[in-house]
Amino acid sequence: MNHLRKALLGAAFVAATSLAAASANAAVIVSSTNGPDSLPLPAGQSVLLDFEDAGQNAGVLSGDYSIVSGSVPNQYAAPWLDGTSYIVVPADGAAAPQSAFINVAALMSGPVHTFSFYWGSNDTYNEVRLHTAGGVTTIAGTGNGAQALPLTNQRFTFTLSGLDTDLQSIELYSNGKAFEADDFAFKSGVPEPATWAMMIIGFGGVGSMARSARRKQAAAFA
Ligand SMILES: [Ca+2]
Ligand SMILES: [Ca+2]
Repeated sequence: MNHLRKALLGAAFVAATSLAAASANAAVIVSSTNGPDSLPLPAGQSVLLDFEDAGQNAGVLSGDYSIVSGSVPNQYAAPWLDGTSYIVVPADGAAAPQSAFINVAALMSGPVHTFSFYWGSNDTYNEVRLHTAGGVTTIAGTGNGAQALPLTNQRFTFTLSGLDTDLQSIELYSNGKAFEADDFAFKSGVPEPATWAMMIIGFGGVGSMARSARRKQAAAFA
């Protein structure tokens, strides 16, 4: 019982710093870095959707949304220090709740291992819903909607594995005003050989440290 309680406390602590949803063949791990949004992007990612191109917006987006810039009190607020166009849900003047959908296949082909975007004035009534071959994973906002705080204006990075790398669409849902987002960046493909080599060396290192510790312990008691 004690062990179980400890495990649950540990899980709660992890959830406060990063969110993870996993099943046998799929997982989404979420992390975030404080705004304002700044380069460089997470390793290997490139911005594929910045909402500056009306033609591209029409081909990639569906559902209910507006592409806006600047702020309108009680309607929407530009992500902190973002002077460019961005997406807002619900659509300008419409009532919540509403959802917009980003068609990932219209932006890139092949598996998506990581992507990220700048989430402005994060609110608890905002949800990112990832529609993948592994099902739907929902990540709710945890902010209070503050418009100029690093903690409520962050770049969120989503790391996908298994069936979730077959990412079909990203739903931006909001049951209040409003969900603001910009600069969706993606990375495709499998980890580089060099990354795998580092991981194998890393695991090997952990193994040899454990063996070394065992040898020392054995010596101390000998
Ligand atoms: Ca933009
Ligand atoms: Ca907001």
